[in-house]
Amino acid sequence: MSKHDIQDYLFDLNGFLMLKNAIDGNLLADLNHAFDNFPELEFMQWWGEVQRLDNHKRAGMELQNIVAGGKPFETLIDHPSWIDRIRRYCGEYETWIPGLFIDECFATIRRTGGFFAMHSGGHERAIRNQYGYADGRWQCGQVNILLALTDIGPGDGGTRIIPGSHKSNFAHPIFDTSYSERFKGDDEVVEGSFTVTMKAGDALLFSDALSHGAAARTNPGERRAIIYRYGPGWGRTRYGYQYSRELLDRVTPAQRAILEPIVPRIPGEARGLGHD
Ligand SMILES: O=C(O)CCC(=O)C(=O)O
Repeated sequence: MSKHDIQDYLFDLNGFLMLKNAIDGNLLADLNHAFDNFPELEFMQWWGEVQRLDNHKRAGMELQNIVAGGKPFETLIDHPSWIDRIRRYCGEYETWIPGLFIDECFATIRRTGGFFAMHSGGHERAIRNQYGYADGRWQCGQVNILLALTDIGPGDGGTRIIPGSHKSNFAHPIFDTSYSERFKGDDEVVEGSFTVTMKAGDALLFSDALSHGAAARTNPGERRAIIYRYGPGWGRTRYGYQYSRELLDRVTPAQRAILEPIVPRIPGEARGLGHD
């Protein structure tokens, strides 16, 4: 009998999974409440330990390091709806160095006119976000959770993916045109892709090696989502955010092990001396 379930099979085959109702109504309400109270920030402006750092003007407003944005965001660090799967897919599971870290985490708000040009794919062969499975174990470099806080239907600016592209040997022809050039348009037509529809509270789990982006938001209003990108515990965060001592002390030991999987060894400091 296989030790893999149907979700494992589909993740390997397609490079993504849909986790329906991944969070409950209370957490969904708390997260939306937090979004309601985000201040208006300029690009690069800090709000505590959170920084507005949009990937691209067209993609929408992105608040990076959102794990430091309050309790509901801390709850997502090791949420039971995904954390065991994430550990198995990219946490050096059943090796001598098991553990996870958060490569990047941000809140995103996409309003009318926003879209996200396609990027990534198995052909890139970057180790950081590679898809890997060998000898009965996953060895992915980066696996993402995209959590919908609003319903995402047609015209809402949903995530666009090419199923199976995490294993692609060839670059999709859309990549013949540069990333920044494609952002100049209002949207793009990507043969072989589809746009994911989600209900608020659903989570899309996907290998970052999957070619992905997002369709244009043509409807009024806004799409709200949170993205947590996980990788093996020896990695470093994409943008170099450092967590404050207050945050590290506040979260649970299991959550801290994800935020700080390798405790710094600093001469004269007690931390990092043992195998705790
Ligand atoms: O906003 C989305 O749906 C996709 C985001 C994305 O492509 C990314 O963050 O790499």
